[in-house]
Amino acid sequence: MQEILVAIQKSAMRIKKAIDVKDIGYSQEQNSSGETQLQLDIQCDLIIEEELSHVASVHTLASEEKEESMLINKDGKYLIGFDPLDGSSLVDVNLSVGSIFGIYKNDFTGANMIASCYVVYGPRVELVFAYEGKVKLYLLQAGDFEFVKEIHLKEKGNLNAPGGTQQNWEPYHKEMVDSFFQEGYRLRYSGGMVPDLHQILLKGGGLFSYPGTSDRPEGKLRQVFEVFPFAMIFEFAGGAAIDGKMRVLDQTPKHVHDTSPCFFGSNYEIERVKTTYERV
Ligand code: FDP
Repeated sequence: MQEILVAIQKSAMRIKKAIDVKDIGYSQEQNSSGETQLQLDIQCDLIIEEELSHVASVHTLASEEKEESMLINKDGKYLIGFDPLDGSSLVDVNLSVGSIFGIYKNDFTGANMIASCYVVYGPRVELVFAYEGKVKLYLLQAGDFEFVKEIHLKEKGNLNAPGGTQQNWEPYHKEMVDSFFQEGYRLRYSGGMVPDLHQILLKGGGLFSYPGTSDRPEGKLRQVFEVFPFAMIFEFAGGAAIDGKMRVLDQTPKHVHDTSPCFFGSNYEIERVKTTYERV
């Protein structure tokens, strides 16, 4: 596991450089599908693939950027699902983005995830690693990831990060989101899953939701690359992650790119989500 963490750290340093030097977002010539960003996504994908494929214990890699997973070493014991540059549409406006990793054994199911990790590329580069029941925060300082502290959520927070197109929210979902605001919760939503969840984790709690909507009944966020890794982090930090009714880590995706509605938070907020969604 240590060698996987080291490979992720090396990738993170290379991705940080790629983000910093790439000429993005300022040119009017960029096409409407964001061609330049796509190139950066692919560059980050290649960096991670290169670093992780050198690790002997890696069996399979599955990237958010690729349709199918890739066998690396048939004698390896870990499967890694990763999103190389999550929130990449935010790079051109200079908001924080991230990389997410889920480390699995045997298959890409929530039950078989044994560690997870994400990196935030913001004003500083931070890395969060969840393993053996602990969630540890590291800060990149002069080429090294220094351990900062363990992350623990409070029972109740005060931040509300509601994702999805509001127009397509179910009425009961809107009511629930509003109920938190009425209780004094503050809106914190940048549109990048990594920094939005990082903020909730480091400020002690709150709720991040990406529900099923009328246009996307299964939500937007991908189980293997996004939802499961953060679910483990929230659970180990003392919070919870559900799809409305059940633990997301009890889910079994049919395909590596499957999505799921998801709610991450401290216990108080997740209880409210359950009560709301139980009635549906
Ligand atoms: P993006 O499409 O920019 O990569 O993973 C997808 C994601 O970003 C998450 O990082 C983010 O939380 C979510 O989409 C934002 O979606 P909405 O714009 O629908 O809120």
